[in-house]
Amino acid sequence: MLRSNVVAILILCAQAHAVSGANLLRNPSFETVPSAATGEGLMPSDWFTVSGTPDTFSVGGTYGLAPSYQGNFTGMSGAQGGRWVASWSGAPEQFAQNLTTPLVPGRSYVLSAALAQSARAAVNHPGSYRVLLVNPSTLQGVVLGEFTGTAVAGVWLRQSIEFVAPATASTMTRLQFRPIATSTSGHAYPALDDLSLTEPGGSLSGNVVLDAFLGSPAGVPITIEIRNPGSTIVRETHITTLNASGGYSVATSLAGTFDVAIRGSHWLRAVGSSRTLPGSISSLLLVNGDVDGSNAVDSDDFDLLVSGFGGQGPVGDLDGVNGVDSDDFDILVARFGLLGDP
Ligand SMILES: [Ca+2]
Ligand SMILES: [Ca+2]
Ligand SMILES: [Ca+2]
Repeated sequence: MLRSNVVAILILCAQAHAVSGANLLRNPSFETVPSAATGEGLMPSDWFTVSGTPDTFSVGGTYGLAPSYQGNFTGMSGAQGGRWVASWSGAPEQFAQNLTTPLVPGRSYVLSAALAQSARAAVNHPGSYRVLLVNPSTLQGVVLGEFTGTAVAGVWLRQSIEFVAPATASTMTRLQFRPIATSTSGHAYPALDDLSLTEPGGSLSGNVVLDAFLGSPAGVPITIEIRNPGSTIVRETHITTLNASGGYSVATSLAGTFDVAIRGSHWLRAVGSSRTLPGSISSLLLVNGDVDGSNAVDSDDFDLLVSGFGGQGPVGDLDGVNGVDSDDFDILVARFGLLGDP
């Protein structure tokens, strides 16, 4: 993993892995075109030129260039459909799309694509695209990552970039593609097709141990906060219920290292530090006795329990059985003065 102070980037050179969630790009495979115009420097619908003259190729030459133009992609079809784009690293010829909705700062995304190398001798060299997120007003941007790139002429290679949207993502709505040569052998003209920009759509699962609870955990509500590591800054909040074995599972769009904070109605908060998401995390113990949910076991809890004493709860029924009785009182006394994690 490469890390910068702006974004954490993971470049995956494997086959594009399955991701869930809607594609956040419009016309992601370049199949929709605005006209029947032909020639150089044309872009598909929803895409525009930033610099130079990036090109669209169409099987049959129905828009932009035919695959055989200057021997670039003779005989090829798209990785998906019959159209793709290609741009020269020498200029560089850059193109972009303005996102319909800004990316959410701190959220993880996966950008996948297929790339292919041109067979034209002058540009039959390994190449790739550097992907930037750019503020359209200031033209300031950050690099989200680079695809691994092309290796051999005429073959589509699927690859993906995983990135965390930077803090400035709300104003950086332009997703920009800059062609680059990835070897010293010469300029490249990589073909690009079948883009997909999605949130990973993973889950957080695990279980909690409910201290001094004799009832069934099934249906007990818990609140899960996913926080920046070492801080109380909450990235996601999930309210869910436990299953009969104290387990839970919630969907998360986050990927990386986070703290997971869990609390229940009359249990103190417990924080699991530096857990890897998405995934299953180790068990957390939730300490009983916090009748009023203040995250401290103190005299206020004592007063509430006393006022409910002899009743059938639920307020003060700490062990989940037999209403509010001396067993609940004993649980509270044994934990008096304890504080939950912040
Ligand atoms: Ca296509
Ligand atoms: Ca309390
Ligand atoms: Ca009880």
